[in-house]
Amino acid sequence: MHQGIIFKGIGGFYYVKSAGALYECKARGKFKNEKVTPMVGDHVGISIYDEEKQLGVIEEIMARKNSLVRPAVSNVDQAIIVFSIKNPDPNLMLLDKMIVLAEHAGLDVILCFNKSDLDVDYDFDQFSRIYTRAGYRVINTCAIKRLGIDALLEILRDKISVFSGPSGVGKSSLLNAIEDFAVETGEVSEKIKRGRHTTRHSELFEIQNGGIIVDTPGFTSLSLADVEPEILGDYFPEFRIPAESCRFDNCSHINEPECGVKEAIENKLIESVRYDAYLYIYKEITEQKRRTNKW
Ligand SMILES: Nc1nc2c(ncn2[C@@H]2O[C@H](COP(=O)(O)OP(=O)(O)O)[C@@H](O)[C@H]2O)c(=O)[nH]1
Ligand SMILES: [Mg+2]
Ligand SMILES: [Zn+2]
Repeated sequence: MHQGIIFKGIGGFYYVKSAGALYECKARGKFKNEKVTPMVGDHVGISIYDEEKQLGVIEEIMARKNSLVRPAVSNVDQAIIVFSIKNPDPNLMLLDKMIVLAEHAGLDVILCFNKSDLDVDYDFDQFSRIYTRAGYRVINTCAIKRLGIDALLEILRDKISVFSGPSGVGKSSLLNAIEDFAVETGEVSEKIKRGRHTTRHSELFEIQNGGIIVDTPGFTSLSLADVEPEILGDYFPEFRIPAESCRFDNCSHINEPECGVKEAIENKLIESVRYDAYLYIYKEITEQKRRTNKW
C-alpha cells in the first residue's frame, strides 16, 4: 500500500498524490457502506494497479485531524486571513469573527494585510500591533508588486493552508503570485486541467517548498451558530493567561467580580478593541441562541 493525499475529487474519481505522482483512484465500495466519503485533504492508503497509467484504488482513509465544510477539505493546518489595508478598508469586527471561526475549526491563524502599496498613513503598524499583541503572526503584502511574498511562502512551507477574507482584498491575486511557485509535473497539470471546466470543487495545489494550498477561500459564509458562548474566550489567545486568575472557573469576563481578563484590560495588557469584539460576538451568539431556542 502507498500513502498519499487526495488533491482533487471529481465525479467519483479521486486524484491522490503519492511520492510526487498523481493517481486517479476509485474508492473501495466498503466506504459507502461505512458512510464515509473521501474528502480532499484526506491522507489515504492506495493500491496501484497500473503504474504507467497512474491508476489506483483507495483502500484506507486515515483519521482526520479536522474537516472544513465550505470548502470541504480535511486536515487543514492553518488559515491565512487576508484583509486589505485600503480599498476596501478592513472591518476589524469581521476580522475578529473570522479568527473565531478559524480557531473553532482548530486551525492556526495567520493574518495578512494586503495592498501595502496603498498604506500611505502607515495603518499596517496599528493593525500589526493589535494582532501581534493578541499572539498572532501578522504579515504585510502587496500582491501586484509581489512584496512580502517570500514571508508568505515561508509561512506556507510544509503545511496545508486555506485563505479566507472578504472579497476584493486580493486573495486571488495572492494565489496567482504563489502559483508561480506551484509544482509542475506534466502529468499532474494535465490531469488537473482535464477537470477544470466541469463542476468546480475545491482542490489542492502544491508549491515547491512543500506547502499545500486550498484553491478556494474558506469561511466565506459566516456562521457563529455552533460556537458556544462559554468557549468564546478560548478563541482569544491573549485572554488565556489572564483568565487563569478569574475568581470563577466559568467566568464570561463580562459581569463577574475579580475577573483576570477585565483586570488585564484595565492595565492595558489586552487591546480594548479586541475585548470590544469579544463582547460584541458574545452578545451576537447568545442572542442567536435565544432566538433559535424559542422555536
Ligand atoms: N493596489 C493594490 N491592488 C491590489 C492588490 N492585490 C489585489 N489588488 C486588486 O484588488 C482587486 C481585487 O483583487 P482580487 O485578487 O480579485 O481579490 P479577492 O476578491 O480577494 O480574490 C483587483 O482589482 C486587484 O487587482 C495590491 O496588493 N495592491
Ligand atoms: Mg477571488
Ligand atoms: Zn474573567
